[in-house]
Amino acid sequence: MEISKGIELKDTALWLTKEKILILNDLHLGYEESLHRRGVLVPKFQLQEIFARLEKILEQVIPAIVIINGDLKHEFGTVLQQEWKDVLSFLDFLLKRKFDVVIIRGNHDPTLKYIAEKKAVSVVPEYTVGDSIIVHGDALIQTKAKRIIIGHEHPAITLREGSKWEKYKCFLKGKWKGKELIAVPSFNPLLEGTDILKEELLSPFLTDIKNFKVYIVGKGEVFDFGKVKRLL
Ligand SMILES: [Mn+2]
Repeated sequence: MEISKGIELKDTALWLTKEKILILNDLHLGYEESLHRRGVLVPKFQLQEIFARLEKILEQVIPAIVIINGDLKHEFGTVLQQEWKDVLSFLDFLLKRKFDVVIIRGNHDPTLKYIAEKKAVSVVPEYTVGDSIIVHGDALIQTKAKRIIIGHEHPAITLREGSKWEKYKCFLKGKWKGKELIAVPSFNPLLEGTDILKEELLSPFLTDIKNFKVYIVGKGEVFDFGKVKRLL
């Protein structure tokens, strides 16, 4: 689905058609190990599922550049063993397909540069392409760009299906200081995200989202749900 000129949703990734850039957000690799350490046992399927979803996207589009827009790994400060392994296999997955890979720094990434250096992948604070600037979104920025693309928030929405409630990831599109703002959900299947209707939002870009549009990612499909205020 196209949500802005030349900008399409592919599963929970964003696709810039002209520039052939695929944007992935908040993979939080190593999240499983961090849960295990806290005594929460989840099966280890995170990375395989991420690869499977990526492969499906890559059947439809061939990126020139893959941008990882922050929080590639989960743990603050330290590099857990699984994170190290997962980050390297994830980067290998992209690099062996000959995509250029750019990592934008997130708030969970202070030690990422040691891992990225191993694969000669650069870690940058933001990335500008055409009218858009891509930045993690944990802090406000000054920019002349007409469009800001962020992650960090992991936006999601809880919907009722018959007798049960289910959380779906969603994209948000609205205005911030006269610019178009697009928030991209987490690409990690284990991280459902923040319910934008019920929970407090994290990103300073998302202080007033009543007029933002919501695009829900269902199983293999994206649905335009109209404005946030209509859903409240
Ligand atoms: Mn973040």
